[in-house]
Amino acid sequence: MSIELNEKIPNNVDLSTDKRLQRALENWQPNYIEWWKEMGPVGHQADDVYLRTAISVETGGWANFDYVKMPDYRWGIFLEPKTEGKTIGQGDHVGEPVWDEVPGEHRNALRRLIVTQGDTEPASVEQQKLLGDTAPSLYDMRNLFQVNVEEGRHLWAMVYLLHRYFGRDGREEAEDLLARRSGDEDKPRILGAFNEPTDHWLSFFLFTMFTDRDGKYQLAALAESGFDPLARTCTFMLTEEAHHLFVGETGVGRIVERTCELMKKDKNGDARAQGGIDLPTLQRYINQWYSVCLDLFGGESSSNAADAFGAGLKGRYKEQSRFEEHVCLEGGREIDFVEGGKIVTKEVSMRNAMNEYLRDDYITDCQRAVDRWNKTIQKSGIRFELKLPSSRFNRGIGNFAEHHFDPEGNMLTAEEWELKKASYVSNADDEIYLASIMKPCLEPGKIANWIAPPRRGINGQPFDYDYVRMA
Ligand code: BYC
Ligand code: FE
Ligand code: FE
Repeated sequence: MSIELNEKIPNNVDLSTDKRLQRALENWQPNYIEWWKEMGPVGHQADDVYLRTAISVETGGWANFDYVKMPDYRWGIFLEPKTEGKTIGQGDHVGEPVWDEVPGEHRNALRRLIVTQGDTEPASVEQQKLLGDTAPSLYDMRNLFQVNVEEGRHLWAMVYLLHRYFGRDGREEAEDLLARRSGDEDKPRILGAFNEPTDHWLSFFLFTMFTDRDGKYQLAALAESGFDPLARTCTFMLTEEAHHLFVGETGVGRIVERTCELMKKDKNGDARAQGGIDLPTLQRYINQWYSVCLDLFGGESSSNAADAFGAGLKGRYKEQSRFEEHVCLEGGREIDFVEGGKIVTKEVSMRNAMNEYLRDDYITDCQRAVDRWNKTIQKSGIRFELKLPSSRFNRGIGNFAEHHFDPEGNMLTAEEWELKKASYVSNADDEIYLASIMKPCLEPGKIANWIAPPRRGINGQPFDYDYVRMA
């Protein structure tokens, strides 16, 4: 696999040998840059940002760190090298050679998966476009921009597949990916969470914690795909994704750490009185972001999910390394349904429960992070425990949508929900308060009052490095 770094579009897919494809992507490129300038980080396009850029897929040497103006970022197309003799890992075609071209009978389903995945990437950039101006430190501002440019590269990864494998409809889908807008009433992004406002840094950290983590699990499921180009591109995307998750998990962890310090400083133990984010507020935002992200896994019982697994297009999390049996036509999983105002449990076939299996793994991972935050609280001697709400809570997709539950999972009437909602999820008062403390702190080495500094900087640089040189 040769690496073409000096081409208009850096790539390791031998783009220069397919002139038609190269031309099509080079025609899309200016539209992408136009989109980036319009919908990317507002007010910071001319800054020099200390960014990492993917330059190969070699472990250890895949990234280069340097100052870059974001519109000049070298967005490239990088797929993991092909493994000879690879076979389809799950479903009805298990053991057959993987597909290097799109199998006709799965074309629509595949295109839909790729478009849905691709749509989330620019959506997140749009959601975060105003955050630069209220960054709590240059370190955090740089991390925001790093996440943004890499989500841009993830869009490139999906657009490459659309152009290369889906002909004219692929090119049309690629245009549409630049035309939808997060939160827009007429042309919204496809999935719920990607239309949610993310206008302050508490939401940014919870987004990178919970929403990017859905990305990790969905990408991992697609990395098991029998459509090999999709599997290979998702495998490499996961390498970049790790940093996004780090930003989210440590960002919330640093808020928890600072909140505990401020609580101890205050005579009433009130973090808000000290300009911090009190733990009950943090809990409400956890409730909100986590529940909207559970929706991203789809319904508990889903024929779409069964079809994708059966066709071999999507696997379970680490399908090859964690499981012995990959056909999944026997057995099932107990799933809760709401019937006549009561919870009833029914067995759903394994394939139909595939969304739920993936969600289970996601929940376990989220709980691990919450346990870590709780250790910080415990160590500071404060008695408070952050909790993930029940997976029934505040759902918009699946068996619990259209019903109401409290964070413990007890059913509520619509009236009870309306009365209590403001104590469960973020409310107008929280938003006003958070907006009031989100003041930029943009001197090297300085940090906003509501968050603790990180333990270390980026790429071996100190925290007080000038990660962003403002234009
Ligand atoms: N919002 O059969 P069902 C990331 C729709 S994040 C709105 O239960 P299925 C990233 C569904 O489309 C990872 N609609 O669901 C993170 C279907 O519609 P139709 C993104 C929703 O199909 C941070 C209907 O409801 N990647 O990378 O099994 C920053 C019935 O659904 C939602 C992927 O998602 C929702 N939340 O599963 C940047 C992977 N959920 O057919 C990036 C690709 C469901 O009735 N996508 N619906 O019109 C998929 O694998 C699947 O489409 C889903 C849904 C898992 C999303
Ligand atoms: Fe992404
Ligand atoms: Fe991400």
